[in-house]
Amino acid sequence: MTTADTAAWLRSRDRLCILTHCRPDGDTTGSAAALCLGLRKLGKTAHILANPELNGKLAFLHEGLTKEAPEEGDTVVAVDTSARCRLQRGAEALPVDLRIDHHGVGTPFADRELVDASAAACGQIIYRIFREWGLALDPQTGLALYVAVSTDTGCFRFSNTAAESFQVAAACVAAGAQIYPVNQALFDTVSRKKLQLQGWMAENARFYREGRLALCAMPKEVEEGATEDDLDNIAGSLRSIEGVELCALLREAEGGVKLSVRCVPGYDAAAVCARFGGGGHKGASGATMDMDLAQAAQAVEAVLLELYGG
Ligand SMILES: [Mn+2]
Repeated sequence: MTTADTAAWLRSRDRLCILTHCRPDGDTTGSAAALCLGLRKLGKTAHILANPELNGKLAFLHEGLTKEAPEEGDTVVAVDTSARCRLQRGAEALPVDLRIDHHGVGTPFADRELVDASAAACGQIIYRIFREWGLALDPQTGLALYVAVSTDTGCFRFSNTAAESFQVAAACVAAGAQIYPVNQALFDTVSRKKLQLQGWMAENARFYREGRLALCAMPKEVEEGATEDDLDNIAGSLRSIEGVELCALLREAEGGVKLSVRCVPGYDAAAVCARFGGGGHKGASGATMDMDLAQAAQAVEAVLLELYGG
């Protein structure tokens, strides 16, 4: 479907229920909130299906917008969800009428699909729908869309950041969105535990090729006391060390060792992970390795030096 088709079709519906994805991030959370608020402005009965995994820092975006279960006759819309198995927990089997998404590697699962892989965030697509509706942003919808776009672009730093990302953000600020508190909370705050993990990685990582490549094997006990939030994109912290162009982080997980590879353009993280039966994107990939931590570190080191040892 085109954006115009989707906007018109949504206008023709009366009762809508919006789904987010599992382990919800700022994009799915903010996109759902903005879409729900927009539909309500059009006079619709719209809710977001409550997602118990919602990040505490983002939960305020869904206040007053959720319901606990879909109702008979609801039009069900999934946002920012690449595949049925990625739907929020408990909703994996629901029939979905419309999917709005921006993942390039998605698997269609809805009756209608509006997918644009060139959009840095699903929030950018939601903004286009607002434009089609002729609906102006207000401080609340603006903040929701700002959270969506800023999180998926790493606060406008990732390579996916486009002119449209800034255009949407500018419209959000112009509408009165108070972005400073969310910027502080999302991009300028680190928990003590995460900082400890980062320090441990900086001390214990091995570096190769004058520090361009980094490899870190993190034993389970180092992670003790860490929350999901603390561990979220912890591999990215290793990549952020000055000079590091590609990093591989190994963590002890159920069923083996979890490999996460992050890199700058010019490298291929997916190619590294493919050696161990994993995959993902060029810039960020993962695999699960069926060996102990020391063996896994040795195996990954060998592949890094083979592919990128210079
Ligand atoms: Mn997204």
